[in-house]
Amino acid sequence: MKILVINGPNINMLGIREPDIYGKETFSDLMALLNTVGKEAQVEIEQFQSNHEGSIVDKIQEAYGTVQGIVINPAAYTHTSVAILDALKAVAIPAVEVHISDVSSREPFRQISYPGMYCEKTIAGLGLEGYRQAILYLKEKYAD
Ligand code: CA2
Repeated sequence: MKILVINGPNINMLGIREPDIYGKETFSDLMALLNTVGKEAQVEIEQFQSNHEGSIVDKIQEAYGTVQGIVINPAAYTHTSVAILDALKAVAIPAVEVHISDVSSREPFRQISYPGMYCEKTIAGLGLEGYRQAILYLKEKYAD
């Protein structure tokens, strides 16, 4: 099984500031975690991070027919991007939304998630552990 993990804008800056909200772990810690979980769960993980909405849409479209699950943290595009929502709907690949912070207890503008309207599950507030749970969820539900 192949799972595509997509991270949106500024996730590559993790650990640099706002550790009270996003924790002290860095983007490279996240890459290491994905590598470990992939090996443990015996799933192929492809990771993609972009600060550009259109690049994320392109990547979702390219996943069509080649990827069996998507884990996505759209970051700030969570709260604005109908384009990412439409791309997820277009490819119809099972998807789980992850947020490092507990968005439900933050500012009002973070209370809406457009990509989350497609995702079958949202995991928020667990830090990087959320990515592990999302991968294991997709593996248990969709691996042959
Ligand atoms: O909690 C999450 O995972 C978020 O998707 C993170 C986004 C935020 O816009 C969403 O509302 C919730 C922010 C990504 C990282 O932003 C940084 C801010 C300061 C320092 C480093 C990264």
